[in-house]
Amino acid sequence: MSTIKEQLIAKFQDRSAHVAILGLGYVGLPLAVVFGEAGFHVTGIDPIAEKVEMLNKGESYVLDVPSAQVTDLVKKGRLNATTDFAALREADAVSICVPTPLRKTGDPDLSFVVSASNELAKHVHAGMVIVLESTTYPGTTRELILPQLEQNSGLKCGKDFFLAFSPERVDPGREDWTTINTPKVVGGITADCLDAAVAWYCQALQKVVPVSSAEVAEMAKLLENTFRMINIGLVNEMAIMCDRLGVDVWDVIEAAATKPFGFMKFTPGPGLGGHCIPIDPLYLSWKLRALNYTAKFIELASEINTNMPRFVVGKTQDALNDRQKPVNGSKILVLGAAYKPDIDDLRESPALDVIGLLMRKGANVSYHDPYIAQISHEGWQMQSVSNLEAAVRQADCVIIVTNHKVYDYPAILKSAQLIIDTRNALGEMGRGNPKVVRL
Ligand code: SAJ
Repeated sequence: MSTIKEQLIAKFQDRSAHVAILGLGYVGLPLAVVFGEAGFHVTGIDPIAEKVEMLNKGESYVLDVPSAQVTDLVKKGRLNATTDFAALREADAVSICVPTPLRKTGDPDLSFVVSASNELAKHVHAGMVIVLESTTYPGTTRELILPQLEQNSGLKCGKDFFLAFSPERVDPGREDWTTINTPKVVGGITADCLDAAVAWYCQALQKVVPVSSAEVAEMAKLLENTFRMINIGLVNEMAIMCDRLGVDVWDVIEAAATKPFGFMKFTPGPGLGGHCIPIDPLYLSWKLRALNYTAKFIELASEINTNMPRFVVGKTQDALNDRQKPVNGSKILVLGAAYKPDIDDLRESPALDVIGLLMRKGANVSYHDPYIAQISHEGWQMQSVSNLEAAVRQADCVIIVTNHKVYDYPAILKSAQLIIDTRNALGEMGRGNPKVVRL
């Protein structure tokens, strides 16, 4: 007689398993489509009715998912969406892809995970596998999700249902590494949990990497993004030190990057934006503080990265001062507001801090971003300037904060009176140019 786990795995192999994806954002929707295209019947569950309506009409609202893919799956009856969590009752496999932001206090906000887990606990049944994908502190799956599911159902994890963690590695807009071909780490609460989760994921994903526990999988994700945040902090501090030394940090980095081994190039900038890198490491440091340990590298890197907007405004103030212009009353144009080039995402963007600091110093600040028509942040609103050439020409200072590819940098250099280039966007054009200040 086959066990519950064997019966479940058989359902994955013959595609009779019903898949549910909880949370249909930039992680959940691509995952839903990948499982649908692998032959599963997928129900997407999201509390936002507009998303559900769009998906059921075959429309996508996520950059990486063409509407044609959604339309095709909806027409085939392989994808539907609902706001009703009771749909979980029919699911054999559930992936939780909900946000894990920070609160205003800087502490983790697990409210989305708790809410999803509460709903799931009402509908968990024997023969179900649940995988948490949301980035979180090590121990969340075992300490927070597991008790809720067992207590509410009376079922036993690892016997009746199976629970695992698998970190999302979605990089929106990326075409080389996508949901289907990016290696996927999976760690289970028990060995049978791991088997069930791996048996599910490997039906649709090209490379599934089993690891020894859910905590290893949770911590691997945090290492990945903490590694990045700390190295960006290091290179930002290199920029500050080179500034004090009067050495060009961009030349230093290019020189170091010629080392074919044992070095990885990062570049300085006006700060650390995005919804992953500035945030994920703080989930780790928060957890360790509860264990009476201070994650020194994370806290120091966070301090340095958070200070970069102030460093940029200081460079701007000095450059204007050299031209007998106070920041107060000067026309300053911020070029590029998104948190990184060629995208429309403003989350945690250092441009927001640079603009706020300049306004507080009395500057007459405007911005341009081809992907972001307007900004509303901490009580101020601003529209992207419509006539870029005129704005550049009329500005006392232009600060290149985000180096979108679409900008005509030679034309900007020609029209501008003064440029603070925080991204080395001007490259050789900016070197030694009296109207260009590089980080
Ligand atoms: N940044 C620098 N210097 C660098 C690299 C980045 O200042 O050398 C800044 C960016 O301008 C941005 C912030 O750091 O403000 C984050 O940039 P990012 O390149 O890390 O972009 P993200 O936030 O989209 O990071 C995502 C991550 N992907 C996932 O978490 C699944 C990250 O692990 C990827 O390495 C990164 O995309 C990527 O490589 O594009």
